[in-house]
Amino acid sequence: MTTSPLTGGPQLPQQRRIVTEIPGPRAKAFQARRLNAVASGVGSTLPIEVVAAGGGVIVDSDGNSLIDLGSGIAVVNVGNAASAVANAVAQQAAAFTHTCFMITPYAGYVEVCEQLNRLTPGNHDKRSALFNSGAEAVENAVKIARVATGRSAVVVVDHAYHGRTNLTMALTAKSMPYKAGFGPFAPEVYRVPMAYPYRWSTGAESCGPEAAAAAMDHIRTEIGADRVAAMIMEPILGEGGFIVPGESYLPEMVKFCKDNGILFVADEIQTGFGRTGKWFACEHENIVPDLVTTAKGIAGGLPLAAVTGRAEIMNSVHAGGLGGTYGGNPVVCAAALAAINMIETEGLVERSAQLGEILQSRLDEMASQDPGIGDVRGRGLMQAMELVHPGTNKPDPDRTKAVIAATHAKGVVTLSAGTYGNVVRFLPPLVIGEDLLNEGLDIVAEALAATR
Ligand code: PLZ
Repeated sequence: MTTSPLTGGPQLPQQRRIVTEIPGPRAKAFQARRLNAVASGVGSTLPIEVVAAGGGVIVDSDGNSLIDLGSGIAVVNVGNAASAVANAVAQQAAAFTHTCFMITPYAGYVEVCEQLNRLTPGNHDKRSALFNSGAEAVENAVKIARVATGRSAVVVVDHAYHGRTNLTMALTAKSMPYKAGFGPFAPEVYRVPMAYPYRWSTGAESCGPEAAAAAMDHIRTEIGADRVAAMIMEPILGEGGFIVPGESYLPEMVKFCKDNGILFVADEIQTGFGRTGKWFACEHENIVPDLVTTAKGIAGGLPLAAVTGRAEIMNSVHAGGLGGTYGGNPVVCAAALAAINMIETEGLVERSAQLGEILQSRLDEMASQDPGIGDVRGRGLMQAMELVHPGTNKPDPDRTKAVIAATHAKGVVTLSAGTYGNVVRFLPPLVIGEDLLNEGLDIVAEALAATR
């Protein structure tokens, strides 16, 4: 055990260590057992058997130590098993594990709401409500927006991802694997063009204004702006492929929403809590949403989600209209308060911006040597590369799979994304050591060379 200066607590050695093939013999036996017990619809990208994780590494039952460039999909921003989070969880669990905030309330829930009201974009009067998962937060944002506006329609963009429940499947763009066979979906959901600079037919520069004009036209003529309760959008699209919206798209859409009495909901579930080098990705665009949904990075790995927004909108819902048995569970709130405190006291937002520059320059360098890398994009420690057939922008999902498999075999956890399955994305914990990040990226460069 070594002590990390970033967490001040005991941690696993921050190193890549490969002692078997990956997956190794124990992992293979575990996988066979799992197939006999777990429904096959639930997949696993890298079927090892995790026995420990800490900071920026994941250790498996074969004794391998892997570099984590995925953070469990942008969740363990403060590092895995951060000692501050683990201690807060243990203390709270020993005091009380659950009472249900709707029955007998406690301070942790209120304090998490206070922190969210303080940290989310805009200095207007805010209120928050807590839930268990990102999808549940998005569903509740829709419920709140419908009551607040008295309207029913909801607008989302191409390539969006908002969850796997019935309403959020309707909001999510991609059919396979998220929606295929699971319909019928919730009604009154409408999709408008997204400003996707790399794939915009007239080029990246005209993308933002042209996509915004097309989206506004669609809302006015085909949906009816006065029927729309909310537009929901990720300020940087996550599962859709780390798409940073073309310049001016977001501010133009926010203004259009304001002018038409439509609430703008920023889904910051993947982009939040320092991930992009700011507390929230909206800050890069100087936009202030009416409502914000958060989850993932909020609680150091424990399941918590929230809707935060303008007090008058949040308070428009009748008493008892929002809730759930476990929403804002005391143990999870203790974890969130520890994680938020750690992000602030250890300067992890700034660290994300700094390490993000290293990540981006390494990816840019790889792209300069590889005609199959069509685009490098993202902000902070949320960056990706889009793989295409050289000389075209035709997606190359097969090479993407091969690159990811090659990194896995060498002990680096990378993830894919993108509507066309051709994006390799990087979401390291914000506490990852610079050397470990660089070593992980060396392996990525080797995987690219091996698959060229
Ligand atoms: N909104 C922007 O990124 C979750 C999904 C992985 P839940 N993204 C990872 C998968 O295959 O299920 C996500 C997101 C954005 C909403 C969600 C949904 O959050 O906590 O998974 O429900």
